[in-house]
Amino acid sequence: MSTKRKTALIIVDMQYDFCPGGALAVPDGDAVIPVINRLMGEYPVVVTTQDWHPANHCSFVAQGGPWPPHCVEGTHGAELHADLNRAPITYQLHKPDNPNKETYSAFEDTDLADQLRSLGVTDTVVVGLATDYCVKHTALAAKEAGFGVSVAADGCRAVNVNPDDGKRALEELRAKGVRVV
Ligand code: VGL
Ligand code: ZN
Repeated sequence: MSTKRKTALIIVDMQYDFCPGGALAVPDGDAVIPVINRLMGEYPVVVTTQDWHPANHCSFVAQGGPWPPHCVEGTHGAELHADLNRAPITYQLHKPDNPNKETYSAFEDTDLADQLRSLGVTDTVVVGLATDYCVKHTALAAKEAGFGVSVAADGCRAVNVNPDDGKRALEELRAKGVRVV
């Protein structure tokens, strides 16, 4: 068995709907794009994830959920932001579009862990949107799946429904063994 480490960059939900002007805009969300574009060149495996909801998703207000409609599959808002470099992307994942389930983690009900293992990945660096939801849950799930996990804080931004949610998410990640760098 080789002990060689291999790190994947996981870019979470860099979609128009989470950027300023989008349906669920994360303050300053697009400011991370140049940071992520720089990081992309440093990793042999680069994964992008996309929130990918049917129009009647349970997380939307009309269905009793907390969020305005966002990242509806096939719409402009669900597309990756055009300023994000495409060339280094190894694997582009859409999260499951089950109308009745919220999946903040890119590992839930997907084959991401198997895909990474089959590429020889041992470690992950997680960046993107939003720190307090999909970044947090994806990083915790990567840890749970046995990967080493770092979160690059300057490559993430938070929704901050409550003002300190992003800060508290990073504290929770640290407490659970994720390196925040
Ligand atoms: C997200 C809220 C709802 C995220 C997705 O990508 O962090 N947040 N859906
Ligand atoms: Zn969503």
